[in-house]
Amino acid sequence: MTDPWHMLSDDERLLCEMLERVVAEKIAPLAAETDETACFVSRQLSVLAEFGMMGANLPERVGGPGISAMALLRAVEIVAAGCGSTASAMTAHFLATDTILLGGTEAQQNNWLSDALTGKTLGAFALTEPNAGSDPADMRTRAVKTSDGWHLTGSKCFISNGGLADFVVVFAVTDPDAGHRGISVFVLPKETPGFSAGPAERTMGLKGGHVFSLSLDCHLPEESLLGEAGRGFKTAMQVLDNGRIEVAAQSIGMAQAALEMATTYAQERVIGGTLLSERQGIMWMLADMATELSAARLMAQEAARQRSLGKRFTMAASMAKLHASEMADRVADAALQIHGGYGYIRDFPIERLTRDLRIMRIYEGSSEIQRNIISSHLLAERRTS
Ligand code: COS
Repeated sequence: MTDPWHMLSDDERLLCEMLERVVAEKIAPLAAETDETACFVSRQLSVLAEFGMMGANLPERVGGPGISAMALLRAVEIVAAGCGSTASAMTAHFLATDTILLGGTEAQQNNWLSDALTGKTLGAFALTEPNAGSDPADMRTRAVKTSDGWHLTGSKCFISNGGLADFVVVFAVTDPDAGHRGISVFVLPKETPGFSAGPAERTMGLKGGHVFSLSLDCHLPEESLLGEAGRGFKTAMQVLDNGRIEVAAQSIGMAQAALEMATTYAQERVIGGTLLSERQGIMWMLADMATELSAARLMAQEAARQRSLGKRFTMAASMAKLHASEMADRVADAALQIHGGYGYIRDFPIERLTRDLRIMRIYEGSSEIQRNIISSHLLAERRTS
């Protein structure tokens, strides 16, 4: 089979090979225990930090490795194939640092990113609210100007890393009459008085990547506003464009792991004197899984290619996320089916993978939201042509 990552530079290829080894040796072996204990993936993030991965999304200008969007896609895929929870916590951190990179001034970037990119500090991205998930423009969190800064009040939910992060980027309405142009973004350290997090939610999967509700009644200094007031919504959307390619990467990494589990099982399991892998029904299932996976990877690579051009790539990112997350569910389901009854037993990792994957169709914009975005771009293109 030809190498699907032929476009990576020699340095990026080497980096990815080393990452694969690190993940196989130090992260993947912890995945089952992490799922059982629901213990946050701190140890795994330390391993990634040591390897330089916690700043992998950042350019050299701010001290990051400056790897291409394509190499970042591959790197997230590798981590997700080893442990979905770790990939999820890592990419949640990327959402926070991307927000500072895209929304903050140079001084704010220098102030917050130097520790975040080495993994010394962990970030969280707080956009979603109990009544504003799919439509963040309808958020209720408010930031009111005071004589020396801002008074931030409100609550957020489903915030990955939220209660464990050292800093949180928080989106809030600063001008209630201005719709999405009245939303701004702030950054605050976890020690901020009036900031608190509830207990980690009890989730179906990704049990090592904790998700929290946050409560805010905080007085913030002037400089906690990232960039200019009113730019928060656009920054959030740009960050989510990046994030959706990373969700596609997580889905592809986990689907690849599911395909490998199914293939190994089919080549070992004998029923009625025949290996499963010699039965045409199973062979066709494996063929469909591999084909779907390959198509999703090509779409994600196309989104990453467009990202690297520096132009808007919203539609490609949404398509990649939509297709990869739905593909991954189908591939994992087929892999579980090939395992028969054993697939339903927790000793087999396909059971965990199937649960871990389910959120991919929901977070960072559900499949339904991606369809809205894709169709609105499609129809707008038609109107202007
Ligand atoms: N990049 C840059 N600008 C963007 C953008 C993007 N990806 N998406 C929207 N914008 C801009 C638009 O260009 C528009 O700007 P102008 O006011 O200058 O014309 C503005 O933002 C509003 O755009 P639009 O009208 O499309 O926004 P909507 O309020 O209709 O937003 C969607 C619709 C579905 C795109 C948005 O609500 C969304 O993505 N929702 C899902 C949120 C999500 O993923 N939540 C999960 C959070 S993390 S787990």
